[in-house]
Amino acid sequence: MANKRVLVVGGDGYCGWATALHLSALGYEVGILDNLIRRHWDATHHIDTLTPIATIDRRIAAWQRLTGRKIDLFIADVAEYGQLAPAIETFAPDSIVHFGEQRSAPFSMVDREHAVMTQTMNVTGTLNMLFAMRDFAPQAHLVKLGTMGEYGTPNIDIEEGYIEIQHNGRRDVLPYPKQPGSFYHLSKVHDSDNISFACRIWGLRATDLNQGVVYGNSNETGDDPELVNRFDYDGLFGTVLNRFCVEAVVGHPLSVYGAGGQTRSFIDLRDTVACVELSIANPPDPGRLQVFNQFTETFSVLELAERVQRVATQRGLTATIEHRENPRVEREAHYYNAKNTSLLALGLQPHLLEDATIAAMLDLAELHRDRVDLAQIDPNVQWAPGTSRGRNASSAHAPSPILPPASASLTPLRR
Ligand code: NAD
Ligand code: USQ
Repeated sequence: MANKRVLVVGGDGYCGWATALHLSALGYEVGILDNLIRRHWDATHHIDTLTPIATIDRRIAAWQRLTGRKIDLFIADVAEYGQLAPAIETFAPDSIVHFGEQRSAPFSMVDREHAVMTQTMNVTGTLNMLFAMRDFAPQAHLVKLGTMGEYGTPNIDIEEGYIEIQHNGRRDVLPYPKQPGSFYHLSKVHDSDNISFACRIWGLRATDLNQGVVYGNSNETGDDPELVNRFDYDGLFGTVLNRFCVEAVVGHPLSVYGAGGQTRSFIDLRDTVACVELSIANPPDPGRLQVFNQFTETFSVLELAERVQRVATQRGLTATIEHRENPRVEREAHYYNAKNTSLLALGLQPHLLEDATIAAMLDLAELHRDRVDLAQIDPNVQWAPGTSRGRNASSAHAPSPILPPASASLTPLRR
């Protein structure tokens, strides 16, 4: 097998854990590098995954017990070069899959400290990775997780990373313009620019995977209670489909922000791991950054709520939809047509969102219903608190969600 040693950075997280197991099951020699900060953020912000997840040591031990396959573990912070560089040198990866960033848009919008920390940690981490590759693994292929949210919602079709432009009679293929919607999404734009520059000047090779919102479970994480993956539903880290499923199960109205016409790209976690596998198998030439849009379908938020409502109702649940005041600043009705042909051309066989997938997510929520903390559900981060925009929005609707006190800093958001 080519490119057989793979370091999964952020391998204790939702996408990273599933990817590490998937690649290990395929026969790759897998290492996980993670500083476990996501578990720390959960604890300090009084939130928890719906599913009980084992410690990283127990997870890896369970995988070895069940499959006989070993996974190396590096507890290290990508944003600390002194921790990252020795791990890269020791593990000597052929490919590095980089998931290890602060990934929540609301978290990055809490206050100045959260915004600065998100951008500092994410941008520094990727920059450190590029220097570590230059110095210790120049032939390795960086597979970096970006996000579809880098593009925003332009009134033209979204291409895969680059767009051909004609201007004053001349023509060039240039990076697609970016209009991200949070300081988190912006951190990914900065990463993309840094990776592109490092490829150009040092001849590194990289793939930027602009991924949509991920949902569901992968095949390998369902085999044993100690392999169970996280499932975030809270107002800070929870993603929209997870949140609707948990809300339906506990009888909370499905929380559509604003009109619900916001359209986003989505992908099943089984396809996420397949896309990473395809990317590893198809590295670009040295000196090049290739960009793939990693999603399989697009839905408006209201469409998703209606899908969940229909499946929940068939199961006897009473699921109502509530249009809440939107805590974000985003377009609620817009054109959206994004391309995703590259990964399909490489052989991706998509798992489209079926009622059975939503039913499986509702099953999971029902199984862990006793772990649902209702206090975690409401969003408590406003994109524009204290501005005329924020005041106008709250006066026109119901009272706005509680904002964290200015002193909240990076520790508790609530209570
Ligand atoms: P997650 O929070 O579940 O996992 C991220 C992991 O990275 C955690 O285990 C965390 O401890 C680790 N980490 C964070 N900062 C680190 C650092 N400085 N050093 C070492 N480890 C660090 O997130 P996820 O949902 O698995 O997302 C993984 C990646 O995929 C992120 O980069 C995210 O932006 C991207 N992505 C996620 C989604 C989604 O819907 N989940 C969609 C598009 C893109
Ligand atoms: N939304 C609701 N109700 C909710 C929660 C969200 O209407 O209860 C709306 C949001 O306003 C937004 C959309 O649903 O318009 C998506 O929100 P989300 O929280 O599911 O996703 P987002 O903040 O965009 O972030 C998630 C991941 C992030 C990843 C991104 C992919 O947390 O790591 O980068 O999805 S993308 O959206 O393509 O940029």
